Amino acid sequence: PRTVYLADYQPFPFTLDQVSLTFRLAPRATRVLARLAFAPNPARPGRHDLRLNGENLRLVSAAVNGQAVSPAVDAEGLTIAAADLPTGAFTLDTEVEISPETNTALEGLYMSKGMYCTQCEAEGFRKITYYPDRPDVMARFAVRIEGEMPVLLSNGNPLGQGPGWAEWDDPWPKPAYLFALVAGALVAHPGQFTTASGRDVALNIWVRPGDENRCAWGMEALKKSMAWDEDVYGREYDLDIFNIVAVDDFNMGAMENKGLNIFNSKVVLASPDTATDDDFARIEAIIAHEYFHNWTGNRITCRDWFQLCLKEGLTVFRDQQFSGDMRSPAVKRIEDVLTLRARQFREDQGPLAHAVRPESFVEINNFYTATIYEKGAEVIGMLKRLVGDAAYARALDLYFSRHDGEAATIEDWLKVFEDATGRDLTQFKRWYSEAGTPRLKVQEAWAAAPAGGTYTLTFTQVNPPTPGQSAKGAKVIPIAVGLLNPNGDEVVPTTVLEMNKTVQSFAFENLSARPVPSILRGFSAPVVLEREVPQAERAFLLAHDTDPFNRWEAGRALAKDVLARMVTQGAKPTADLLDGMARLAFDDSLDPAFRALALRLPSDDDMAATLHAAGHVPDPARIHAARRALGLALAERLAPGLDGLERSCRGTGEFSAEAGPAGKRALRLAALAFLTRLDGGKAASTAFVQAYNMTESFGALAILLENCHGDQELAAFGSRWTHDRLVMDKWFAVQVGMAAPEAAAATVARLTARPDFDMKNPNRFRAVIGALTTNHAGFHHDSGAGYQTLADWLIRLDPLNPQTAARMSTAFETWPRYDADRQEMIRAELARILATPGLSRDLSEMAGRMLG
Ligand code: DPP
Ligand code: ZN
Repeated sequence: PRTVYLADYQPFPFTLDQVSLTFRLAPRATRVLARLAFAPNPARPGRHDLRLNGENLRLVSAAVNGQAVSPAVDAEGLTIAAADLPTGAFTLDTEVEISPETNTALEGLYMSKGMYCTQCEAEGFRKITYYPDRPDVMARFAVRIEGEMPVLLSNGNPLGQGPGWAEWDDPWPKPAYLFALVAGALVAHPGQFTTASGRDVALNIWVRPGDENRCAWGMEALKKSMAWDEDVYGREYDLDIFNIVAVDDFNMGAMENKGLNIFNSKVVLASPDTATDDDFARIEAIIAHEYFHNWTGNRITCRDWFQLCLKEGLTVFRDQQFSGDMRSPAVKRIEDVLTLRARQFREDQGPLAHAVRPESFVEINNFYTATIYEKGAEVIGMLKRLVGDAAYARALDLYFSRHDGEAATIEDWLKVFEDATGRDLTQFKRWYSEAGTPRLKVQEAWAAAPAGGTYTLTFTQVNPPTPGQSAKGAKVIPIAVGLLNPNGDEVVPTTVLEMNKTVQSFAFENLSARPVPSILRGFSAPVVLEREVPQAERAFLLAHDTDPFNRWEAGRALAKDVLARMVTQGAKPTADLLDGMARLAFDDSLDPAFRALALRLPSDDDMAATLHAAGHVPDPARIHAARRALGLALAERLAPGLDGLERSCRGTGEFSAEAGPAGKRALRLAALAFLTRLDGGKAASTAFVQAYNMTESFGALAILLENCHGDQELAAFGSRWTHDRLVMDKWFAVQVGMAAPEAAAATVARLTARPDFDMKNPNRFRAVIGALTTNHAGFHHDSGAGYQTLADWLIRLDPLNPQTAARMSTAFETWPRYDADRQEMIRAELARILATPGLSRDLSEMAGRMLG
C-alpha cells in the first residue's frame, strides 16, 4: 500500500464550483448521476490530466461538455488525459451504479435496517461517485434524491419535495467528506431555534418509529450548544434547517455533515429508563461537538488530512469548554485528564505514537486517534493559557474572519495567534510536529532568610524518543503553580510559569516559611510530572489544595503510590490514603460528583502503565488482586459511614440528567460499590430492584457482577430489555467487562454464539470484543486466551468492516510493557493477523506499526 506524505501536498489542478448530484435509490443498484463544473486552477499552471477518486463504482457513462468520453478506469479512480480535455472550463457528467445494501464497511452510501445513510469522512465519498475526494476542493452541492422512502434528506436547505423525490441545495461550499444523504421511514422530534441575528432555524432529530421518546435530551443539548457558540465564540448557525439522524450501524460516534449530522444512535437516543448519566453527559458533549464543527471544520476546513487536528483538536477543546460550563469545570477537567491519560498517554508511549500533525499515513482512518483529538485539544488549552483569555478570543475572531470559506493549515492557525499577540510560536509548534509525552522532573530549593525566604523550583524536561523521531527539542510548557503555607493557607495563588528551556528555574521570594508546592494545577500541560513526593505531602494537598484538579490529583497519586507498593512489595494500604479518602468521602461541603471521582481507584491499565514507567514489569493478575485488596481496605475504613452516605444520596422525585442529581447518583453508586464488598450484595440487590432509572439499575448490576454476585439480576435485566438494542449492548458489555480474569475469553465465546450477537453492528461488536480489551486482567490472562480471542475476531471482522477492526487492534499497542511471555504471545497474534490473505490496508498498517 502507498504511503501519503504531507511534504508532497499540491493543490488540485482544477477548481470545482458547483456539483449537481441525482440519486436513484435501489438497495443493490443505486444510480448516481453527477455533474461537476471544473475550471483550470491558477495555482497549478499548465495542462493537467483530470484524475478523480472512485472505488467500488461501476461506471455507466461519462461525458465532457456533453460529449461521451471513455476515461481510463482503475481500482482507485478514473483519469481523463489532458489532451482529451478542453483548455478552459468544462463540465463532466458521470453516471455510476453502487450497491448500498452489500456495503458492510459502513463507508460511502450504505443501508442500516432498511434506511439509506452515508459516511464520507475521511474518504468515503469516492465510494459514491467519481470525484476529487480531498478536503481542499470545496464546492456548492445541489442534490436530488429519487426513492420510495417517506423521508429524503441531504445537506443545506430544502428546495422542494414530492412523492418519491426531494431536492436540497447547500449554499456553503464544502469538501465532499461533509456530504450526506439519508432516506428512510423516519419520524422527527422537532424543535426550533432563533439565532442572535433573528434567523429562525428548524431543528429535527430523525429516528425510527418507536424512538421518538428518546430525543428530548439531544434536542435540549442542541439548543444549548447553539446558544453557547453564539455567546462564547460569536458563531451563529447559517442555514434554515439543522437535521440530526440516529443510525444503528455506525463506525464512529457521530459526523458533522453540513446541516445533516448523522449520529450513532448510542450517542443521541436517551431516556431515563434506557440511558445512564454517563450516556446523557456523552450525548450532550457529542451533540455539541458536531454542532461546533459547523464553524471549526465546515466553514473553515482542513487543507489536507494531515491537518485533521485543526478541526478536531479545536472542536474537542470547544466541546470540553462547553461541558465544563454546563456542568462542573473541575469535574469535567478531571474526567478529560483521565481520558487523556488512559488513551493518549498510552498511545504516545507505545509503537503507535505519532505527532498531533503527522507527516505520513497509509490509511487516514487510522489517524482518528486520541493524539489528534485529545492531545490536539490540550495543545490549544496550552496556547490559551500562554496568551491569556482575551488574546485567545482575539485570535479566534481573526481565525474566523481570515479563513472563513477556506481549507486551512496548522501554519495558518498559528499565524493567527502570532498576528493577534505578537508572539513567536516557532518553538511552540513542536507540540504539533513531535510525538511523545514530555516528562517533567522537579527539584526544589529553600533559602531561609530573616526578611523572607526564597523558594526555587527547577524543572528539567525530557522528551523521549518515539517511532521515527529520536531527537527532540525543548517544548514550551505552561506550568501553573500555587504555593501553600504549612498551615494550609495559599501564599502564592496560581501563577503560570512559562518553561521553554530544557532546564529552567523559577524563584518565589519573600516567603515566611518553606511552602508546599501545588504544581501543574488544572493539568496545565500534557506532561508526566516526575517528582518524589512523600505520602504526607500528598495527604496534605489532598486535604488543603485550593485547586480542585490538584486536590484530586494528590489523592490519585497517593492511591497509585500505595497500589504500586502493594503490587511490588506486598505492602499494606496506608493510613494517609485511607484517612484522606474517608475525609473526602464524608465531606458534604464538596461536590458529590467530585467525591465520586476521588473515590474511584486507578484502573488496572493505568497501574500497568504506572508500574512500567517506574521500571517494573507489570503483572496483570497481581495488579488486579492489589486493586481488589485496596478496594476492600477502603470499604472497611469507610464502613461506619457508608450506609448513611448511600441513603443520603438517594434520589427523590422526578429524574433529571443534569450534573447535580447525576453527581449524587455517582456518589451513591460509589458508596454502594464499597458496601457490596462487605454485605454480600444485599444493598446492591435492593438498589437494583428499587431502581427507577438506568443509571441505578445498570450501576447496581455492574457492582453485583464485579463482586461475583448478580446472576439473577443479570437474567432479569436481560429479559426486560431483550428488544432494546442499545440497552442490550450494556448487558453484553458488562458481562465481559466484569468477568473474572480466567473467565473473560470464555464469556466472549459464550456471548458471541448467541443469535443476537451481530458482528456487522459495530456497537454490538464493541460491546463484546471491546469489553474484553478493557478487562485488563482478563485480556492479559497468562493463558493467552484473551489475545487469541481478539485476534480471531479482528481477522473475522476485517473483510466486513476494516475500519472498526483496525481501531480495535490498538488493544495490542501496550505489548512492550509486559513480560517476555506476553510480549511473545501478542507479537505472534499480530504476526498471524498480518499474514492473513487479503488483509485490509487499515488493519495491515496497524499490525505492521505495532510490530515495528
Ligand atoms: N469528524 C467526526 C468527529 O469527530 C468523526 N469523523 O466529529
Ligand atoms: Zn470531530
